[in-house]
Amino acid sequence: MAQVDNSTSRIDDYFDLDSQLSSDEIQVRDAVRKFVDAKVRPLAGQWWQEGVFPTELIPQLAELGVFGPTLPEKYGGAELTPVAYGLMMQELERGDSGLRSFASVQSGLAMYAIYRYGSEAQRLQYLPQMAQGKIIGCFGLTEPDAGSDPGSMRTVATSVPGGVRITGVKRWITNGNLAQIAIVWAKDDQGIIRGYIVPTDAPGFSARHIATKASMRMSVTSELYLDNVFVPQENQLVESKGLGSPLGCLTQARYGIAWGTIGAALDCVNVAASYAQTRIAFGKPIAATQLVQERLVDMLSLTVNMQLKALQLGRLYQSGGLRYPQVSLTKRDNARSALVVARMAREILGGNGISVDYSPIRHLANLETVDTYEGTYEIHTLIVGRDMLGESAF
Ligand code: TGC
Ligand code: FAD
Repeated sequence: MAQVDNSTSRIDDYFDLDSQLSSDEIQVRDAVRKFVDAKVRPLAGQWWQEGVFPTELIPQLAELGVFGPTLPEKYGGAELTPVAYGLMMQELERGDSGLRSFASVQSGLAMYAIYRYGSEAQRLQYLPQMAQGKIIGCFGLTEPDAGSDPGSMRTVATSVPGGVRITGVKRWITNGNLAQIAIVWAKDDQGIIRGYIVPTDAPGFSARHIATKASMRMSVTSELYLDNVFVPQENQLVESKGLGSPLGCLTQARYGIAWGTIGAALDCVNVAASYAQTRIAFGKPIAATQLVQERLVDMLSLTVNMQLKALQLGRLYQSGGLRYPQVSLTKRDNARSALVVARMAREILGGNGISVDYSPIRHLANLETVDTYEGTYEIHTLIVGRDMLGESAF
């Protein structure tokens, strides 16, 4: 019988899932973890409080290969497995959900949109530079009056000689004020949703930073205004047609969230466990009380469930057998479980739990966004319900 081991690694891998990973997957995970430990964790609370994204990290993130790592090498990728990509997202979110969001949008939404729905010329023009972090992208689907139901969007792309003119407003757009290009989804003359690569310095395009967030404060979130913006024909994503195209991109980003949330949960369990082992109340560590142990074991159990589901999701993805409702179920459950874990961690820290000197309150506030964006808990419930029962209840 092995000895009881309460070290960080025991918490991180309670079910020995490392035995299911390849050495390459472990290597990329550990490289990102080392970077986040050294460069992000010490300053994350400060950046969050100040509401700034550390743009100086972008070249280092590119060097680590977190932008488009699963793409073919000719587009700047490393042809990593979906599980390796997921582990990268996990480690970024261990630092802060805003950091993972930055990478998710760049890879899963902006780069994937060009990779999947763009022409070969567009792929070669944009993807290698995006992998190097030299071009940052954002993804404009949501509008002030169309979030859960993006099919009701009002943004239009009207045909003109040589291209289209786009008019509309996109809201809650991650990286909006950082991006050089925006992937904008708009309805064409026939009312069909199509994607366009819009340079953010195009005349008529402007972005306004949303500064009132009490969540995701380390992430840049913007409102985009498009006032009759001319977009040439060569910037249309030629393979995009209908709502299924942006939704196909969302599947990629939701997959990353399913993994990223594990990082936030692991950080919370580790911080709460070590706090409980050193915080003395009634003459003994609070970790020696039954109620605190129960809470910590509940947190560990939820986290292990998240890990098991994400790993199987990754293997399904790799085998080509992944269906998008499976991604919905995992995004839904992992985001909600991470929220529960963060809340319990914050409670175990008592008064210190409400200070950003400790990470749980920051994760808790961030996870309120993670639970909402990329499809709310309710929307994913209805996606899975429809898949399970064959009845649409939207
Ligand atoms: P519906 O009939 O369901 O779908 C239309 C067509 O799309 C196909 N489809 C999908 N394809 C791939 N992946 C998916 N996840 C897909 N979901 C649907 C579907 O098969 C159909 O194809 P076809 O060929 O039959 O036409 O359309 P609906 O209008 O009923 O959709 C409803 C619903 C709820 C599924 C959808 O609109 C939805 O997912 N709503 C949530 C919106 C959302 O998640 N927005 C996210 C915006 S981006 C964001 O939040 C970025 S945060 C980034 C960060 O910082 O990390
Ligand atoms: P609504 O659609 O108005 O929903 C409000 C409530 O009603 C929710 O609880 C919802 O679950 C519920 N509801 C709606 N319909 C139903 C139904 N049929 N049955 C039951 N309940 C229902 N979008 C982008 O395009 N790009 C981005 O980069 C991006 N980044 C984001 C970053 C942040 C920080 C945030 C907060 C959001 C971001 N979003 C982005 C937008 C995000 O995807 C939307 O906020 C989300 O999809 C929900 O849309 P909504 O806010 O309009 O809520």
